[in-house]
Amino acid sequence: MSRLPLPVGITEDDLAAHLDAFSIETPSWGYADTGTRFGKFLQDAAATTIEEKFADAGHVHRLTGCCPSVAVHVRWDFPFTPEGALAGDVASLAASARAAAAAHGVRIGSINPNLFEDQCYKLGSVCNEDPDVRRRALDHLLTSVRLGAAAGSDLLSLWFADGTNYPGQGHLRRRAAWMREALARTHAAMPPRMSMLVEYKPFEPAFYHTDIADWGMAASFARAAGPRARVLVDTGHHLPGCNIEHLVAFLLDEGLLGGFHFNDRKYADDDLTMGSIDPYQLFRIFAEITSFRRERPAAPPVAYMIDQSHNIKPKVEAMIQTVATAQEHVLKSLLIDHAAADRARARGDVVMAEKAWRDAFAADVRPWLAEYRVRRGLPADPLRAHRDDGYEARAAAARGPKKRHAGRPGGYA
Ligand code: AFD
Ligand code: MN
Ligand code: MN
Repeated sequence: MSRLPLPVGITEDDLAAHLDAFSIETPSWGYADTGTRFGKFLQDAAATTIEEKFADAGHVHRLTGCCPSVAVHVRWDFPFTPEGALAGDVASLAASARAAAAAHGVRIGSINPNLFEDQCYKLGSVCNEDPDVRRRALDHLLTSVRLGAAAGSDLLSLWFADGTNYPGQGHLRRRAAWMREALARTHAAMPPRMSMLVEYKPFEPAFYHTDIADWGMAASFARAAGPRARVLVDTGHHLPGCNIEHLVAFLLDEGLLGGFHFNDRKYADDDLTMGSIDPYQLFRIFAEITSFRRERPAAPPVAYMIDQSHNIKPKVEAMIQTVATAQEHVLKSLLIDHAAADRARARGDVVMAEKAWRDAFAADVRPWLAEYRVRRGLPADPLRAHRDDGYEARAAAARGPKKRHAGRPGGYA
């Protein structure tokens, strides 16, 4: 096996066991055509149905071995009437989705309500001044709980676009009270095995304020909602300069970190490939997680999920790249010599304490990881295996004509 700089007390079997236990969820929406508000570049191979999304997710899982679950998006993956009601009964819709996932060797992971696309949500969903809109939003949340439970999901992942564009447009404290009420009622409706993740975002689509704008508000709302609510950290949802690994360490310590939506960002919520802009920040986030887990092994698990949907990269290639990057940085974080760092801290030796982080980050773990994969019966290089397999071309041949026949301009409508 390729050599790695193992800290005292850590063996290669420990690393392998950690990777065996590592899994990261891929998002259904990451396999479908999406874009920016300036348009989207359609891809022949992109999925258009939930079955195709599960097929792509199953392919990624077969090549990487660590993506057994798929996040589903209620309005994008289940049929709804124009009035916003579920088009069918929960049990049968959930059963068919569950069967479709299983047919491709994956299962449904988190359930993501959609309270940001219907026209009625123009001025907010659960924080809307109109009680009828708030009621409709709550109904959607409760439907999502039922749908998720029937589909075998134990994770309700909540992101609200609620916010305002101008000072004075909204009564900020009244809106917070409506948010607390909606979260508490949703939490009360969850079956015992389900937990709730409260996601935050400083802006977009609202440009003056977002009702859940940062990790502190999400933590406060989660605490108020109930004991099975925790915070979801989307790595693309922080203002420039934010020390994400610090808030991750704080939330872990408070027992409030429920999960991640991984992506990378240069400026904002860019949905760039995880680790593509600031890999050292990604490493530092995993460093805080593995440091915490080393000291508190019995702490509740943290859900690792990808939240990316690429506009110019081939969808499945970007997903495979992301999964491999996650494995690499988890592995690097396990190489930190925490005992040496502690000794250096105790004597005020800043340089040597920092060196424990820098040495682990500098380790090229890819050869070891490739050998680990082969020992698990997986391709050493999942991206190369995907390209050699010709999956993309087959998917494009099967899916492209359907899109073109839809009569979209430039080959698509
Ligand atoms: C958008 C939002 C948020 C949410 C995701 C899926 O910014 O990250 O989690 O859509 O609904 O990226
Ligand atoms: Mn997200
Ligand atoms: Mn986002």
